[in-house]
Amino acid sequence: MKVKNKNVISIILGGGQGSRLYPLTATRSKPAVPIAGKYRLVDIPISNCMNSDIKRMFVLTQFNSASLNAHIKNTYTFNAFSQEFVDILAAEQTPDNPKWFQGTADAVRQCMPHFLSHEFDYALILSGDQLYQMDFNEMIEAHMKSGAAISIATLPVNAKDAPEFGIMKTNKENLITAFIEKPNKTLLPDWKSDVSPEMKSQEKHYLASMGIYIFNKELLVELMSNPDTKDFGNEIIPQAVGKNKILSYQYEGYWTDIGNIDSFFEANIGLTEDIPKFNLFDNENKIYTRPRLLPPSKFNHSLIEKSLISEGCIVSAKEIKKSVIGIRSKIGKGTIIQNSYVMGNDFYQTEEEIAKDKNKDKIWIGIGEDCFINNALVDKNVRIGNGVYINGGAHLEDFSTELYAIREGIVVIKKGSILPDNFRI
Ligand code: ADQ
Ligand code: ADP
Repeated sequence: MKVKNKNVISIILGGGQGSRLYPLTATRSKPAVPIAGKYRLVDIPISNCMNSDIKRMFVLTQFNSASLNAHIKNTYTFNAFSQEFVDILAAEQTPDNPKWFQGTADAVRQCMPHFLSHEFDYALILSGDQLYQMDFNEMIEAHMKSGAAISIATLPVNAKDAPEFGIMKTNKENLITAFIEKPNKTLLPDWKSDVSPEMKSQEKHYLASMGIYIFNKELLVELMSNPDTKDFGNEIIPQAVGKNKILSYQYEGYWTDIGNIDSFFEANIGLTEDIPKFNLFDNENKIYTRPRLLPPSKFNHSLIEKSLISEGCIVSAKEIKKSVIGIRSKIGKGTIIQNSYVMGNDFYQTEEEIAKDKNKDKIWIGIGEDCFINNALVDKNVRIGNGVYINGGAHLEDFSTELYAIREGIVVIKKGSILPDNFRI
């Protein structure tokens, strides 16, 4: 059985209100959050689809932003005569309006008319906030071969992580016999599965849902006709178990959730490891993003260790260690940056603008001289003066001001903030 692009549409759940990624989502929709210095969150599921030759994609998002539109429009342009597209479907109402997406299934339900105007047999439903590389065709082929009505991608997790996921039990044919969404720790003993010896040795006894689903079209249409079910994990999947054939498709590669500040930060800094678990340097599985035609990065006199530096940067820093530096970053001399993700800037200031700023005692866009930045996430277009000291870590409590927020010890400098000379956090 061969999968044809024509059989499959993909539906990317781009995000609810994005409150777990606040303040990165204060002014932009979650799929537009910049990741790894030059990409955006939505590039990950879209690239997985492109690499699996699934080229009809819908991105469902709670609100639309200029940056998301510009990014999709300028990146994913297909041949006008092909049937390939990436469409953004945004909830058009306000938070108080009941039409605002009430959950993942509700988001899919509200967009059903858009999906049904296309020909498809299977809908591949994906989360927008996960970092992984997966060939969906293998999953679709397994789904077709099993004759299941739904397939869920799964991976074994340990007892510490299990309460954050949908956990299931399967029979010998890998069909799901029971499912519980985010079980309380006390219930876990009842939900152990017979996993491979390798997984057992890592104490990963629980089969978790990765939130990646394949639905046969007819069943999806039927399930979406009930307006009372709002969520896949809480309602649709648990209610479908027992009534439908549901396949557990076991995945063993690298996969991580990047839905909150802590995991988002770890996933970015993880890219600086000797051999990162997520491979950006791959001839086959490319991560697509907007081509920006930026100049090469320029270094004046810096020591760079285990860091990713994106295009178009001007770096005079003294030292950059274990950090990800985003596009168009400008970093002054004497500055030390470690264990941090600096997202970069949307544009360059001209020499005249910088001179004008200086006249008005205004700080230029970028990071100034003699700063120290550790355990921080610096959003785009910030103006950091000279001698600024930011030292994130477990000693800091959660806290939020107009300029920055602290989440689990990570200092997040908000987009466009101006930190005056010698500012200390
Ligand atoms: P969660 O990730 O906690 O669990 P949820 O918050 O519903 O589930 O998010 C799933 C995806 O949908 C995320 O990408 C999120 O941003 C997006 N999303 C949420 N609300 C949305 C809305 N209203 N409109 C558009 N997109 C929205 C789920 C499953 C678990 C499974 C984990 C794996 O419920 O069973 O184990 O994913 O991460
Ligand atoms: P993000 O979601 O990353 O915060 P935005 O919604 O702010 O992004 O949009 C970024 C886009 O805005 C970029 O394409 C950039 O070209 C443009 N942009 C923003 N500010 C300026 C500016 N002052 N001058 C020129 N271009 C700008």
